[in-house]
Amino acid sequence: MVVIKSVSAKSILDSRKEKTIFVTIKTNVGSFSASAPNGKSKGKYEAKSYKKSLEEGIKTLKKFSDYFSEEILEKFEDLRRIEDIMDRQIGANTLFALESAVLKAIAKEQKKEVWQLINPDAKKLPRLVGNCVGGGQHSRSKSKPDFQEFLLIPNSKSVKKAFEINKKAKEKIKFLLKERDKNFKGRENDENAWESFLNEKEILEILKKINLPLGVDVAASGFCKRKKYIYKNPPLDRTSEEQFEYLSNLIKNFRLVYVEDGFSEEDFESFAKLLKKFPNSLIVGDDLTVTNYERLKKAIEMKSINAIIIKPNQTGSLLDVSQVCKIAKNNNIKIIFSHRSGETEENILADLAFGFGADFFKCGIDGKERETKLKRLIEIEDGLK
Ligand code: 2PG
Ligand code: MG
Repeated sequence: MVVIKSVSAKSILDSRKEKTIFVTIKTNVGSFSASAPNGKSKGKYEAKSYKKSLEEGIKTLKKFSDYFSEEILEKFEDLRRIEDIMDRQIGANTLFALESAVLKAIAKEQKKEVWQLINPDAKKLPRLVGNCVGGGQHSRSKSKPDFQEFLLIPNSKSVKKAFEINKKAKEKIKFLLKERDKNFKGRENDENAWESFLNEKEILEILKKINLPLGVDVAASGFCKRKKYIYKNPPLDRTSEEQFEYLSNLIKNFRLVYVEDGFSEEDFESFAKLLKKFPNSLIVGDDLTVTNYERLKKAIEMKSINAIIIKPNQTGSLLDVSQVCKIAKNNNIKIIFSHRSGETEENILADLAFGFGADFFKCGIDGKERETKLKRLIEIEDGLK
């Protein structure tokens, strides 16, 4: 059993050099730490990362430090005790880092892997979803695609193989982008995807040559104002209906197997329309559903999605994550565990994804903060052999 003797926290920098929280717990079986990532294109309905501020979160944890010592922690469900003590006094990032550190302690004490605490019989490995070209809020270029991410989704059963395929493809894409676009500088954006001056159609034309299943994260809430989608490259406003036609054409012409946040986070109806028309593509909710039980229920009722992004720090509570995954599974909704654009070297995401039976793992292609998670997933894969 694990008993927490003290809790402390500090601020560290994420991959975008923004501050985030790093929590350490001292227990009867040693010290354990974990950190939380930061999103940029955040959903309006996400839980707040910090109640007031990161600094305040650090102070609150310190204040509560002594309260944990009465609790005996032995299994995943014991996170309930942590949440009861904290009683929503901390934001999602602080809670996620704290709960992650607790899971690491329990796993160590029981000589298990973190994923085994969630499901000791887990077997299924997720398919990789890798961001190779970026735009929208994640890129700094003046001219850029309005869509946020262009994704490669290799159809390989082996994570290791898919990782290699994505890495090779990304290098090839660099060459193709350079060939097509004189302004291309080989610069990478927040998620280590190529920054391009081209627009989404031009980029998809290039990606078509790679011969891999393709997807996009439109992140449409980021450029939807008063029910209009305000495109800049080229400048053009689209109504919901026009956005629907545009996405439909892209899905058909480029055989997109995956479209994330194609519409604003308020527009469950348009998601449903797209899913009805393209039931064989993944119509994915991220800002729409924000790893939230109520939002997922609404998306199910309205038949808006057939796949959901799970970002643990959209809620902070791993018990919520567990509940959302359960409902998704029961309703035939594919589960996609995802990194955030501002990442740390924390790799627990891989264990969570595997433990919760994720169908996909969206975690970039390179950069040390993303590779550490992909490598952990490969380690889990190797351990199964
Ligand atoms: C997304 C994510 C990660 P952010 O929109 O899917 O790629 O971005 O972390 O900035 O919300
Ligand atoms: Mg997204």
